[in-house]
Order: sequence, then structure tokens, then C-alpha cells
Amino acid sequence: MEDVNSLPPSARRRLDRPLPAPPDALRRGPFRAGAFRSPARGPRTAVVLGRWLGAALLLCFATGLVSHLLQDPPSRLLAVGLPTRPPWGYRVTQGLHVACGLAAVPLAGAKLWSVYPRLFEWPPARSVRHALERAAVAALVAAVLLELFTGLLNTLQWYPWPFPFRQTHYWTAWTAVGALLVHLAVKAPEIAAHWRRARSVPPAGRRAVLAATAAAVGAVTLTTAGQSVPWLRALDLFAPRRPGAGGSALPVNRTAAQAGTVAVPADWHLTVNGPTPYRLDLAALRALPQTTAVLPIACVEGWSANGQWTGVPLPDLLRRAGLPPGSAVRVTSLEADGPYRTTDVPAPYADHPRTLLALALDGRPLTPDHGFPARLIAPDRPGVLQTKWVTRIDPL
Ligand SMILES: Nc1nc2c(c(=O)[nH]1)N[C@H]1C(S)=C(S)[C@@H](COP(=O)(O)O)O[C@H]1N2
Ligand SMILES: [Mo]
Repeated sequence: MEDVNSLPPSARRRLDRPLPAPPDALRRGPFRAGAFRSPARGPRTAVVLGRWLGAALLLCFATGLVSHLLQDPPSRLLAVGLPTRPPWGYRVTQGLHVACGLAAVPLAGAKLWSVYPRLFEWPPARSVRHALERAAVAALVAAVLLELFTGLLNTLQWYPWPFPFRQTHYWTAWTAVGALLVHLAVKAPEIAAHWRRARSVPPAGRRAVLAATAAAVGAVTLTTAGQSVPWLRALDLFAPRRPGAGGSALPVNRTAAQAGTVAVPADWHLTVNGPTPYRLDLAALRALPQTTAVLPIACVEGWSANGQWTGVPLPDLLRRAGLPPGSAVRVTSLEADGPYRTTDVPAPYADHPRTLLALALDGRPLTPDHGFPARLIAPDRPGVLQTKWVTRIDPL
């Protein structure tokens, strides 16, 4: 270990104590004396990488909580009011969530590289405290890797597992953050000792390792952030969903064919229930006063893009059915089944003058893939709640 002298005496005593050698039968491979030679490893490298990774994970956690609460609001939050401002708020938080998660992949790799010889420490546990420390690290590594793996595959819309993505991703995040706090508490003396750069010359290779990690993070970010940051669009090589693809300015998450709703019935009409329920066909909806608003679709998978939507404000439709301001409604799609068939619209969005039952995008009638004949669009809401192929609105 380098920089031992900069450690507080208690930590130094622990590191100075010679460890017993592994039994002869085990003295091979990673258990050989001097099996790990890179001088670039060591506590200072681990602390620098840990700071970067920790910051990325904590940003992921905070922005993930926002996303979870918007998709699954507890009744208390519903009472306080959900945010409808700024309309692009969820674009920013979810764009950051996915960008930090992607950046955390190379960071986690580098961080594990910087400490992995400690997997082969002998004896495996020196004390109960040491055994608990290692168990906490095992939980932390497992939770973080599961989180990055499920998140990354979700951005690719690939779910090769039997468990529900969102709930698993959410509860694993709490596990990871809990284990991270334990880890930070346990390692506090060493983190403090190596927080500042030592005055001595850094060991060979450390700068190169840190620079290579920073370059990997930069490359991952620059080649994916264009999915939500317009001025990085030209560099967007790897983000699975490219804005601008599919014959429209706006990407399509799930096509009409995938949702099985291609056949919109010839007698399609919108039903709105309430004290004075009514039905309107498309011509009648188009004859109502229209509003045009620029609002983004911000997908949980990380891509986002603005559209110019034209349609009937939802509050107008609700007033017509005798529903007073403050009403929450359920919007139902023609889609036969699937998790996005309905969405509940809490009062702050249902009352908002720019929450639209959109009939047109960028001045043209909606295409089947964007939700023809009518789709919901509300400010500052996850894309997954902007229901397409709407057929019915019911009070909640
Ligand atoms: N009925 C229905 N509405 C839906 C979906 C769906 O699968 N079914 N996908 C949602 C998701 S996840 C997103 S990101 C947006 C994408 O809208 P777009 O395809 O018009 O860009 O639609 C939402 N509305
Ligand atoms: Mo989405």
C-alpha cells in the first residue's frame, strides 16, 4: 500500500500488521505473493474513482426517485400537488438519470479494478467487524451491478428476466444506497486520509488510469447524450432511440403495430364520462377550440424530444362533462392490453390549460404510431404516461 504514512495511526496500525500467508494449497493464481503488481492501484486511486462513481450514483438515485414518484405518486404527494412546471423538468431529470447511469458503467469497472486484489485477502475475515465490512461491500457491489445492468437493458427495451423492471430497479436502488452509506462510514478514516492529493510523486500509471477512465466516461456520455440534448445530436452514435428517426421529428416508442391497435374503428369516437357524459367523433373534436403547445415526450428510457401539439385542452373536455376543476381522471387507450393502456391524470395536470387531447403533431394529423386519432400530452410528465390511441376518459 502506498501513502501509508498519511493514514491516521489507527488505520496505519491495521495496515502495518503483517497478514498470515494463505495455506500452501492456495498459494497460486491470485493468492500468489505479489500476484497484483500495478502500482497504480491503491487507496488514493480508489478514493478518486469512488468520488466520481459516488456522485454519479447519488445523482442517479435522486433523479430516479423523481421518476418513481411521478409514475407512482403516494396519496400524500397527490394532495400536495405534482409539478407541471417547468414543462421540460422531467426531460432534465430523466436525461440526467440515464446519462449518469451510463457514465457509472465505466466508473464502476475502474473502481472494481482498483480494489479487486482485496477479494483475495487472507484470511478472508480477520474479525467479526471485518466480516461485516466485507459483507456490506458484497451487497453494495451486487446491488450496483444489478442496478446498472437492469437500467442499461431497460434503455434498450430488453427485459430478459421474469421480475418487473421498475419495482426491482427501485428497491435495489435503496439497497445500493444503504450499502453505500455503510461503506462510506466504515471507510471514513481511509477516505479522509486520501481525500487530498499526497505531496509525494504519484505512483507510475495512476494518472494514466484516471485519464483513461475519464476518457471512457466522456466518450460514453458524448455518444449517447444526444438522445436528450439537442446540440449533441450529431454525436449520438449509440443511444438506442435516435430522435429524428422513423419519418417524424419525434421517435416512436411503441408502434401501432406493436400495440395491436392499427385498426382504429371507422366509427371511432371519444367518450367522456361525468355528471353529463357525452361522445364526440373526430370531426366534432376538430371543430372544438384548439390549443397549440410545444411539449416534450420524455421517455423513461432516456430519450426526449419536443413536439408541437395541437388539440383540445383536457380541462375543456372535462368541464363539458360537468367535472369541476380539481377532478382527477383516467384516460383509456384503444390498446387491448398492456401496462400503458390507461393512465391516471391527477388534478394538477387535468386542470392545466396546456394538457391536451392532441389531434395533430407539428401541424399534421397524428400518424398511427404517434397515437391517431387522439393522444394525451401533459407538461412535465414521463412519456410513459402520455397515452396514445385514446378512446375514453372517466372521472376517478
Ligand atoms: N397506449 C399507449 N400509449 C403509450 C405507449 C404505449 O405503449 N401504449 N407508450 C408510451 C411511451 S413509453 C412513450 S415514451 C410515449 C412515446 O410517444 P411517441 O411514440 O408518440 O413518441 O408514448 C407513451 N404512450
Ligand atoms: Mo417511454
